[in-house]
Amino acid sequence: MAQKTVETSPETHVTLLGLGAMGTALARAWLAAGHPLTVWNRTAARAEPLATEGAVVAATVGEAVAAGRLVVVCLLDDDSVEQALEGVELAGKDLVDLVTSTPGQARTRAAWAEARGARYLDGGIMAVPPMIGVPAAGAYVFYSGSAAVFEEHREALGVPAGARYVGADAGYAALHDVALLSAMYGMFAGVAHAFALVRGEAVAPGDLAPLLRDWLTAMAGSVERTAAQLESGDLTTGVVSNLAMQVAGRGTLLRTAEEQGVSVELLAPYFRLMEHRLALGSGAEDLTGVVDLLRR
Ligand code: FVH
Repeated sequence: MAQKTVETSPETHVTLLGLGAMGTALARAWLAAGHPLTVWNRTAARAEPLATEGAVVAATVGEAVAAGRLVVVCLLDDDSVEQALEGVELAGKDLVDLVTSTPGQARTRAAWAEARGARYLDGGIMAVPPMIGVPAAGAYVFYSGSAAVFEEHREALGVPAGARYVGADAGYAALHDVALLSAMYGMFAGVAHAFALVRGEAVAPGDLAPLLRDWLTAMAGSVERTAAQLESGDLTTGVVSNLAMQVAGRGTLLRTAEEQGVSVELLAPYFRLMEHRLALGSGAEDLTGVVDLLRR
């Protein structure tokens, strides 16, 4: 039955290496869209359910890569890509690497693939597995590297999640991915601190949650103001709450943490940067000056 799908489907054939949580979600999205799919996973048992759903299961990574031009990799990390593809013939292939990596790793992997005769497109997935194949979930993947690969396989790449091309530099997908993830962890840190403050009080986490969500959503609009200030170089335009006021106000946050018996280890580094910027005479600015203090 799987073989019949490969022969008759008009859709692009996809080879997928890696059937972890994300790889399996990708596989199901391509199968649901009618794409002929060949899969390989180091632990073969993880491929069995997909065989019954229409995928062709390759016995070796070389067999999987040989099955078609478009080869999508969704393994654990960059090292596992190197290990899995060592000695495999890649000439003439279009390698799409969805592994989360650093910009430097992506650039090195692009050169590595091109030296083997493959075209290379890097991807950074902005989604968790349940969002894959669900258009309303808003999942997307940043892509960078070969524009030709992106254009030629745009339809197939757009099946599991939206596809956003961010440049010919193979490192740019990873750069965008990690920038967004880093902002997310900053938010998680603030949320952890907020819940720690009310822990042990008669404030249920479930009651604080919608307040936190709505407040963070309202504050998220500040990213556009930050961007505009960085682009103009004028950090005093559009300031709503200036740095001098915010540095003065930090004492209340620090004392509250002390009163509540909560460590300030997540907040203190950010406040130190604000103080540093204020000491440079930037009290009328927004918090944007912290950006360039972070750069070494
Ligand atoms: N899951 C998530 O929430 C995130 C969302 C954003 C993107 N990430 C990245 O996606 C890559 C794959 O993630 P995953 O969730 O599929 O990861 P696992 O479920 O842990 O599966 C890992 C697969 O990698 C295989 N593998 C590991 N090491 C090797 C190796 N040396 N050689 C060959 N294959 C290897 C592993 O195989 P096995 O353990 O089943 O044999 C799995 O197929 C990742 O970059 C995330 O950062 C996911």
